[in-house]
Amino acid sequence: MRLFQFFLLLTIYLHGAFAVKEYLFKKCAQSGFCNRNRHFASQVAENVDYQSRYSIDESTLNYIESDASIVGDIFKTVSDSTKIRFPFIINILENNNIRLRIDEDRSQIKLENKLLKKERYNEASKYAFNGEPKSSTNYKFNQISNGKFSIVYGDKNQYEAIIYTTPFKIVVNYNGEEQLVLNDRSFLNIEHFRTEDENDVNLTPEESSFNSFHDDFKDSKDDSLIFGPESVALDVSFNGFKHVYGIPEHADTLSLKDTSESEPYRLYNVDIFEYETDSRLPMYGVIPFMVAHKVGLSAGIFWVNAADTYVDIKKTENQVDNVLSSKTDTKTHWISENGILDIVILIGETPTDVTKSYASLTGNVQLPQLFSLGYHQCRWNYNDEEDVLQITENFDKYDIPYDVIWLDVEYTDSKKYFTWKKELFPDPERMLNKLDETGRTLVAIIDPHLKTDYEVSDEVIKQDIALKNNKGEPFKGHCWPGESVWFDSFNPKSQKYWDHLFRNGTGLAGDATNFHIWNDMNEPSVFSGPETSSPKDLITYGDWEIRSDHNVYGLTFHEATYESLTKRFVNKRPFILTRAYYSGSQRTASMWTGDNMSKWEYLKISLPMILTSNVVNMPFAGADVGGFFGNPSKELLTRWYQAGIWYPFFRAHAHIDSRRREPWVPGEPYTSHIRDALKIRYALLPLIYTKFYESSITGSPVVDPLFYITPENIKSFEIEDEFYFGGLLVKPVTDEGAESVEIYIPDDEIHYDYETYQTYQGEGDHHIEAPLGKIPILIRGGTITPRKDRVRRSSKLMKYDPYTLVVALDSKGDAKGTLYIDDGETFDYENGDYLYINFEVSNNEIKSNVNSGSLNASNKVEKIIIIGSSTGGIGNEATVSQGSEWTTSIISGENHAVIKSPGVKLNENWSIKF
Ligand SMILES: *[C@@H]1O[C@H](CO)[C@@H](O)[C@H](O)[C@H]1NC(C)=O
Ligand SMILES: *[C@@H]1O[C@H](CO)[C@@H](O)[C@H](O)[C@H]1NC(C)=O
Ligand SMILES: *[C@@H]1O[C@H](CO)[C@@H](O)[C@H](O)[C@H]1NC(C)=O
Ligand SMILES: CC(=O)N[C@H]1CO[C@H](CO)[C@@H](O)[C@@H]1O
Repeated sequence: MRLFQFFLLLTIYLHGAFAVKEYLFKKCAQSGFCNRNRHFASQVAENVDYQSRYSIDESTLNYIESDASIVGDIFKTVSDSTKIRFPFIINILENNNIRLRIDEDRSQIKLENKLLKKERYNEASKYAFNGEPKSSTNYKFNQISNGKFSIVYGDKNQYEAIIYTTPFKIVVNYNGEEQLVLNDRSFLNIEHFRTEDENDVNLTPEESSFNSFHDDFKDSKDDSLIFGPESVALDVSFNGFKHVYGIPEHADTLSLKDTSESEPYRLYNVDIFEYETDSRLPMYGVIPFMVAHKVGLSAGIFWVNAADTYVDIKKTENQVDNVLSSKTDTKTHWISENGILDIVILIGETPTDVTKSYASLTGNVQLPQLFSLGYHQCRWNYNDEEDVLQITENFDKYDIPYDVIWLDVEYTDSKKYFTWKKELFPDPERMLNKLDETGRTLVAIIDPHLKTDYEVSDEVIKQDIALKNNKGEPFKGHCWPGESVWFDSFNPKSQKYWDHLFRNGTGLAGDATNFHIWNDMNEPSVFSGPETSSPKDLITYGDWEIRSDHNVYGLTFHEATYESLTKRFVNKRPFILTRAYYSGSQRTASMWTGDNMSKWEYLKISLPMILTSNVVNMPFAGADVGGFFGNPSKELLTRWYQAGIWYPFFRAHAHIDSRRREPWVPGEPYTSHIRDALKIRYALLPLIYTKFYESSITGSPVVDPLFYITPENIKSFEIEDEFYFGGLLVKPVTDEGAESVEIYIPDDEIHYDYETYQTYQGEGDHHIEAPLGKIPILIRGGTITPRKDRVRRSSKLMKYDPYTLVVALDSKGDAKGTLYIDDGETFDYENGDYLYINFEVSNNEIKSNVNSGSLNASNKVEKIIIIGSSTGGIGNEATVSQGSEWTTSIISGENHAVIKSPGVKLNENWSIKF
């Protein structure tokens, strides 16, 4: 659910309908630390003789055996008499990532405020990383000479980091070529601690003191800014890389834009209830990870900081010997309000390598329960038990598959979480059991703001597990229920009470296990707070200002919920949807892009947003089908479903003021088109589940941007309205009135129409008719797609159904694919109760080999569809071997042949000659 309507209306009334965002959200120029760092960068850039003030004192350099780190001190020369010490650590991590951390020595400073730690915040990595990353000892450290030292790493010594001491700079080479440079443009800037009285003597000529000790932005005037200026900033240049991606969440293009003439991309979790497309404004979640790609190489930057952050991007054509080359460099400038400087540099041969390498640090997506990959029906709100059951009946009546119904905030008594409105939902457990009869699940909303004066918030205050204001008292602000306190999920002690609230057998959901949770408003959204979020000087557990850990708050909240549900269920994988997220959220939650509008442009922008999410290893992502605000036309609604079936997280949602728009509401022919789209989704659940399994093991995307498949093809680097889902190349129709699309095929591989098997071949655009009932889908030659073609009312009812394999031959007559099977619900797969199968076709033979796992799956293969022109020559009989040999029939058709009922068992290897 979105914004506080009242505030929205009030804001529009006061400031005019188009000034809403301007009014609520800081621009860089209005933000003290961003303004100061952009000013600093412009001063430095103007001065050709400028030398960075940061240099390593060579005498401090040391190798620490215990964690194979290289340590030393960087000094910032403020004036002849003043040098500030910043200890640094460099580690080579497994997977050949290099990590640099720079801290400030604050041991000598005196802080009057005893409520806060005086150190810089250094715990973002604790939440982002999936455990402390292992340091590699396997590198060569070339001692200092001529003002530099170097580290050579990688199994072929292909990586080299050269660290220059004076001024400080790091150059990272790969295969002998310079790829990335840190502090290339001397924008490194760490604002060291000083009091307001001491400020003047601590400022260098290129610095400004704009809003260093107070904030003149509307709602943040009361910010106490106890530490004064303390930002960290650094520039990173990517040599020869024209394209960079990632750093969600923004409603913007896949390939990020040059920001020289606009706002920087801002990373700050906020409830941005009226986001615009083509925007660098912050949104609900943050993943400070950027991927750069060029032909032959990919690289990444992980900026491990959880404070308010801005990123400037500048693309420059390279001058070589005064000749403008076609080589473009991308120069980035990272600016965070506080915390230590913590950066990881990743280099890989392909973008997939870089995404996986990042996943090896932060963890892979959790394997979801199968039901959660089905269709989710939500609106604000389904009113009562009867409404919920009626919706379910209608899905069955109209023969439309669906798995999950959602309850937004109105199910609660006075918006008090963990209560129900008794007159509307007299017996939640009864309702859940009725849903369970047809394999359906309920997801209900639970948010971190807790209405004051009821037993849950009373207990949270009593147990001292609420966020605190800058005086150390429980913070009170406004949200949906009116005055509220906020659950401090940073506090380990808070878990026990959270577990207690979710425990089995209470009025919340009785003993039901088809009950899962939606965590919304966890940026946190505070209607009465600056930028609709928490004041930055709130205090979280550990005596840190929320200024430092703001962007991980949402993660700690959904992780707490996940933990509680694992306890409630004994052995079921919890499903959690979160709106706010951070690096690491993929381990326990899915996300959606928040409140969008029922307009074509929002359908369009959802595709790059979801691709970006996959690039940064948060693949369980979706957008509200139909749009949140307003009323989509029947055509838009239909096209949105046709696109939405490809969102890894597939949910329709609508605002309380929107008219009902469940799939049967638009009527014919729309309802049939929507049903057809949903049936494609359900038939493809085996593919979708397999992609999630693979992502959960390797960190690979679930949906691939084109350049992940053809990283050598420059033309694919900016394509954001098409994608590959496994072997399927999809271009959803996102234009009103469109009757056809031009689909771009990124290489010369054969592709086949998903329904007619018509052949498309040749790198370039291909025309496909796409009247309202048609989704442009091509199958890439060389792939094998698993399906279940008997679509039923819910995914659970399809559990024992047989599989269909769709083999799309490449020009050599070969193909490959995989299939993952388990019980779809429990953690038993962690003990080997699963099957991961490799299929391979060549020389007119399909081979199935169990790669790993040992589940005794009883599912059969009911047919194998082989697509390709060479299928014309196939006979009418195939020979199956699995232990013994037998024959089965083949039926030939246009450009394809079908092997019927081969009678193989999936848990043993088999082969079929055709
Ligand atoms: C929840 O309650 C049900 C029925 O009372 C019981 O079978 C189940 O074991 C309980 N689960 C837990 C985690 O206590
Ligand atoms: C199935 O094939 C895999 C891969 O070739 C092989 O490792 C495994 O031993 C085979 N299993 C059986 C039962 O033959
Ligand atoms: C596998 O399942 C089949 C049928 O469900 C059963 O007959 C067979 O004994 C099972 N095999 C194993 C190894 O459990
Ligand atoms: C993606 C997007 O634009 N979301 C917005 C959709 O429109 C609603 C209504 O203004 C906003 O609340 C969402 O933020």
